[in-house]
Amino acid sequence: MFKDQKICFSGVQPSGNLTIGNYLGAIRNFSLYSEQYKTFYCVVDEHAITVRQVPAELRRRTYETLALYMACGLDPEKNTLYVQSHVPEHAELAWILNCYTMYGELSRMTQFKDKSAKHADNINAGLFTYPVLMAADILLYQTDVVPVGIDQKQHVELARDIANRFNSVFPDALTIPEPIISKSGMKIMSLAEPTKKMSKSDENVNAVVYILDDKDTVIRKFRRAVTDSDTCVRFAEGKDGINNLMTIYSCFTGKTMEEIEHEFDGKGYGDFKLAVGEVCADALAPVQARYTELLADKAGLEAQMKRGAEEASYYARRTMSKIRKKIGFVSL
Ligand code: AQP
Repeated sequence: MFKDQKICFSGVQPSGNLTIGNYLGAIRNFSLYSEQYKTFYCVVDEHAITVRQVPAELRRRTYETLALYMACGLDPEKNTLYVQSHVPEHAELAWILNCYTMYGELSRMTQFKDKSAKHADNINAGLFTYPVLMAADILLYQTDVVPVGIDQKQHVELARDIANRFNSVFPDALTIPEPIISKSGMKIMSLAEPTKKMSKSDENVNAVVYILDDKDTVIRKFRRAVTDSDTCVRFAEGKDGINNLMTIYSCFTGKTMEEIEHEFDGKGYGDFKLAVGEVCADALAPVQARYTELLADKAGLEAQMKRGAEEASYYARRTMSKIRKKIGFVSL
């Protein structure tokens, strides 16, 4: 391998307004890795088109997602921040890896099952092969670790299987990546249906807290969150709504479940929901202020996209040149 440093890769789709699920499960943790790893954080616009997008919105959200990366504390001097479609090697490697991925493996992916149920009128081949593009994203950089929410663990495991299969044919071609699932914020659930993941593409805006929601909206959404007929704030089986709110509160305050139970002992759900809304809104306020500044400077964001793509391309080309040779493609 050509690496002199361990590599960390992750990405977020510009497929909607980012949620506190994306924030707590992924982006907030990304900056933790930049001291120990060479980090690549990508806005994965090619993944976003597996479901229909309005072109102008996709373009706008691509800028917004990059601005949010930086607003959430990712320093472009310490992290390579870029847009997937600016590095064509992602799509090239995805094609090659498609030929080393089995139909049966892809059929078992739970996200494909969920998304094809949700978009029954558009079950396209891209939706089916999405995990191969994700494997290409990761393997292109000879990635060692992939910080993701637990919902993406199955896809990282598939990337490992594909890499192992490819290496068994072409030894030493690809690094086998490990997922890193943060313990806090593993899976933030919908406020309306707490057995379902909070997702940016949810049609019910009250089920989702967006990173850019203002304080009143955040508080209103938590106040309306579905709970149960009990009145006691405690983490227990069957109390999905309260468990989710406690997880969110714990993520923002660093408190354990026992500490939270103690803090709200004798208080009702109303007080607890207000407290969750307040800590969440207060944590998001500085991110929102920085985001507004960054988004106002479109030329600055474009300069970053260009610089990030150049940095990423350097690594991507090295892997592709090796892979092309190993496979038997003629190099000129
Ligand atoms: N609810 C969540 N809890 C914890 N982590 C989450 N992530 C997403 N939702 C939650 C993590 O965020 C990262 C980026 O996700 P993505 O944009 O690539 O796609 P996704 O997982 O499909 O996210 P969404 O919000 O559900 O998008 P849509 O609605 O477009 O499908 C990943 O690391 C993910 O684990």
